[in-house]
Amino acid sequence: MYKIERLTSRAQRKCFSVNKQTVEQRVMGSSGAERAAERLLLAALCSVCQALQDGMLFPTESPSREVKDVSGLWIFRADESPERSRGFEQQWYKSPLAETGPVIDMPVPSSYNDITQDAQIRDFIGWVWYEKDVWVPARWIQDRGTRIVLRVGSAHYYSVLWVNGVKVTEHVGGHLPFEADISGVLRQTSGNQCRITIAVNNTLTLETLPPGTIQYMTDRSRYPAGYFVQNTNFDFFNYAGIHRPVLLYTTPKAHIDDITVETTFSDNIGLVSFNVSVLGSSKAAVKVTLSAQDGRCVASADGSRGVLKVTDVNLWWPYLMHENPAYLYSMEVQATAEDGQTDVYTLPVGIRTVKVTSTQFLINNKPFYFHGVNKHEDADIRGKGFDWPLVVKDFNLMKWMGANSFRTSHYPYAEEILQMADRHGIVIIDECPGVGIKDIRSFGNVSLAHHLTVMEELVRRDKNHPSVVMWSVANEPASEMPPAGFYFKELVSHTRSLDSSRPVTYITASNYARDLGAPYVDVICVNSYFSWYQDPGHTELIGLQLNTQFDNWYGKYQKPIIQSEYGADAVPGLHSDPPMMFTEEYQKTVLQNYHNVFDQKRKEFVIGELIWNFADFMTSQSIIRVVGNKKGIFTRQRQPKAGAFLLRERYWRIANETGVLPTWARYPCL
Ligand code: GCB
Repeated sequence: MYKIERLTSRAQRKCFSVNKQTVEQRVMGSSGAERAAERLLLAALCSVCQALQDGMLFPTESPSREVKDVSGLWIFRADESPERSRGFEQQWYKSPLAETGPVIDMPVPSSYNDITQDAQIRDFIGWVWYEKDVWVPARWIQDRGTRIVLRVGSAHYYSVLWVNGVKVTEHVGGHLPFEADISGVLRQTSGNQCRITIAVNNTLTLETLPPGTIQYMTDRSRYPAGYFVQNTNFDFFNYAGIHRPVLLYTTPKAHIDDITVETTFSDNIGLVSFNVSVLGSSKAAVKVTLSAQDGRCVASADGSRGVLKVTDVNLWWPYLMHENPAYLYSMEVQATAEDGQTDVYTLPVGIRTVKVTSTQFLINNKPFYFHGVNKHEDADIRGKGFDWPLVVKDFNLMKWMGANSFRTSHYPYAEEILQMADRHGIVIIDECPGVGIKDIRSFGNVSLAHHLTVMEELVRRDKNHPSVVMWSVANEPASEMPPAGFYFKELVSHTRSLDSSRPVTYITASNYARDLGAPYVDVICVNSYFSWYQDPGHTELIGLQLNTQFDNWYGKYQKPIIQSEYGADAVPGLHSDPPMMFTEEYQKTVLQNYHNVFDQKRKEFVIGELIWNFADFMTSQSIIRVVGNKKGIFTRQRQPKAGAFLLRERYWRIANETGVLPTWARYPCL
């Protein structure tokens, strides 16, 4: 445990950053004593920070770029030494891992927790070591104009990367990608073989996102010496390991580092503003071409910034809102350096707008009602490991049930999932891992600085996805605590400064009168579990309590409201009539009672309902969880419970009322 604290503080200097210019602009907009206090805090933040400078474009192939997926079977060793520090002391990265001690096979991507029969590995806390030998194509190494990048889609929580024994980068935080230019290291070491070593630590501290604490148990009559547990305030298993693909990819030395697009339209003209940053050349000539789905070029421009005009625009519409949803243009960016080398990157672009009024959420100026789900990245065996069959199955199920949206509760999902959502027109509320912020010590400067950086990393990765319509900066924080006001004011305004085109929210379960962050959000997102955590068994109270909840929040803020979570556990196959808690009938009854109120309030200011949860998911062991959380309307294996059919009928009915169903869509309730 000692080890992560030491390394994290070194990483804080490197990675915890805020955009200095934005921060100074914000201070100038404030006044008086508040301004002085802000200046002090922000100066403190800036001293530990440097801005995120590089882009994080999803690696794709093109005439100038190659991608080599080095996921698959890796070898693995958990550092079981009492301090978990033997691997660093003995420098396991310096030689093949198998020479340091016993290793086992480990699939990547996957959580390591459920792969073996060993409960110690399932519940392991501390450093684990991964290694894989890969061959790098000789031409990549020989061609000095080629830049070779090693990229990890995500690893939970804290990672250090070595190539051939040389440290190339470290990264704080799960759920988001990180990468390193390894051309130099590969060219220094002989041959084309590349030994990749990744050490990953899942220890959470009061300043990580999500936060957690390590508790040493000192009562020797109950615990052996050195016994510790990790405490968290979130309701999902703290799966760990390398969760998303590991890739090697190339670009020319002078390369497109980042692209930012923002879109709008006026009548039938679509406008795509773009900003391209090129690294490795100060005079690269940039050309941007936008093509329609049939390959026709619809607009083009020279220069790294500009606005493309598209006549007779096909807008990007959500699923079930339009007969031709999810229309994507293809934007090809070419950057030609002084030496004549051209880098090419192609980005899908959906043209759409998002606006919020006091009672509505507008997509392309039309009211959008979220009828969707909350999800988790979670499945048997692989835990949080990325898995295409699971991703495609989940999209099929969402479309089957008529869901038009989901929230990435409670952390950013794999970018491949956002790409699917772009292509299918599924709307996303994109949430950062700010879950379980319950301890007052997690509202301090270091936590805030890290949270701002995570939002920078999230916006940098996801800003170009038309499916993403709103940022969520946290889930159920202790927003009634005094420091929460300043914390959320900063967090929300910083997120807005990173992206002014999308609304910002966080998900609250606090009392409407005492929530200190709600004044800063664009949309109120409320979680409630009437007849479950409150008044268990009393579904007859839902109507009254839910009406009161909505009227209180709207009365105070006059902002549109999403019911961002509601639900009840149902153990599949457990039945009772009259309904009792944990049966499928009870889950259905809870949903029906909520729906009755939604149907009244959606005529006024309620703009969405997201069931908790799409599927059952694993949690840590506790007396309120029967092998995980059972609030799914699908089982963990993605089979429907009775509640799934109820929602299916409802969502299609709402879609018929509010959207224009494509001709191919069958209304299943008839
Ligand atoms: C919540 C949390 C979610 C939990 C859920 C529950 O409010 O946001 O992470 O899983 O309740 O089932 O307790």
